[in-house]
Amino acid sequence: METKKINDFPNDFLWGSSSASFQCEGASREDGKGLSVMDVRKIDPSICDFSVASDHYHRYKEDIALMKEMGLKAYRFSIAWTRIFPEGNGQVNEKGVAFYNDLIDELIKADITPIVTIYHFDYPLGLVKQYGGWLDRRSIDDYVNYAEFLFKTYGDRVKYWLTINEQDHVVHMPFRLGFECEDRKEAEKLGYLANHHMCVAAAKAIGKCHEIVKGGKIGPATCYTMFYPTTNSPADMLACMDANEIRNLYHLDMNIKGEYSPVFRRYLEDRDMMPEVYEGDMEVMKENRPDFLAFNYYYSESVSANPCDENHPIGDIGFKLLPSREAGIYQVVKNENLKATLWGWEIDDIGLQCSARQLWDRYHLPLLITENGFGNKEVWPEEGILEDDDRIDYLSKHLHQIKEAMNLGVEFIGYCSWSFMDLISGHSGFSKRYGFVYVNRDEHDLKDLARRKKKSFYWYKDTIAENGKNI
Ligand code: BGP
Repeated sequence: METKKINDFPNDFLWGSSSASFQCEGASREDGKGLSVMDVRKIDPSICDFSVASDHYHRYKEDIALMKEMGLKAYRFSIAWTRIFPEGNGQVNEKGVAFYNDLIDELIKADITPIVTIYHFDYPLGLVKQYGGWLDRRSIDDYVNYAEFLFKTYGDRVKYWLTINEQDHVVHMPFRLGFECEDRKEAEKLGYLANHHMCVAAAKAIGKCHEIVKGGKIGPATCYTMFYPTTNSPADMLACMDANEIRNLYHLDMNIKGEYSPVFRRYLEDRDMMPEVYEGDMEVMKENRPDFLAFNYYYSESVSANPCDENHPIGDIGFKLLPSREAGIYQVVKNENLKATLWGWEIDDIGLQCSARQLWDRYHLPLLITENGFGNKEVWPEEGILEDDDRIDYLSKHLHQIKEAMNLGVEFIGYCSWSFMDLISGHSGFSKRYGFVYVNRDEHDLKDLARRKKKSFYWYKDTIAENGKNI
């Protein structure tokens, strides 16, 4: 709504930026690191693998110096599980432990608050080989042991922790769980089994964090898609509500309220996908409530009703990487009101305010944006600097919607853009850049990997210095 007055950002607002280990570190087989499912992912030969990435492993000091120059208040990064436990469990790799000690110390020296994601897609291949990874209940203890090790080792300096990045995406992507499955229905069923194990594991880790880390705060980092009904037909509204339940809220209700929502349970039971719930599982979730809710926000989706017919019975799903239509529930439709990125992600800053308000209403937990950014194809010009005005426009408009949401009572801890430096995109290699800092390499030509400040670097620097007065 329009208001007469809008409050400033609070003085302790965490102005941050994000990355993930496998997308920026490189050194994927160095210093004793074990393999993760991302290291062995089958990749289209036209895009790069994750072996060098932005070479952050070797250049983290230079990168943190740039963060300091920018005045960044927080840096959200993930720890590569397989640097700490090369096989996912068992033997500890001291060199990996030392790397993150150094990285965290360097951040603290630069007055930057570390926000650590315990696990961001790069699941240990060792655990997949040992027992099938997240599909087996043993995965719960191995995740909890790993998290406990991190809390004990780094918890004296790291106070903000994220349990699992985008569990809602991992569930639908078998390659991120470490298996291949042609049968999509079977893959979905296995995905929801993994989802259950992840929820139990995350809840137990929350308990450990509260026990071990003095003043520690921990929460899930989900990806939130804002859903709209395509028309004002009540059937589209229903499709929208249902899409929101089965794409966004299902695991958050487990993570935060310790329950399968009635809608999600019916959805799973109808499709014979309800996982086995052991005694005590739901209690563990109920007893270990997160301190905040982090979410990644990139786009919204418009949906319309999608009734079943003879050829499309219940259970018939279409995918565009993520589910894009489900018979009897919804189908995604292009939103004619919005422009999109080169990859078709519909740009919707207002959707961020809507998302924040929906999440606040349902869970009443302080919110933290852990990812939000504009992916683009970029080439450093022969003269001058790269003027990434589209990115500045995207980020400032999204930040403005956070300000609007806060003005209406939503609590926010901070905002981490995706990403600080250019890094490898989850699906599109190095050609899709998000950073404030340009990394001089191409898809296959590593060049000199030099760091160069884009125009957005200076814009974010000013924004932080003014505590968002320009937003
Ligand atoms: C999120 C992931 C990030 C990052 C981002 C951008 O889903 O958590 O790891 O990849 O999306 O996506 P992409 O790289 O596919 O453009």
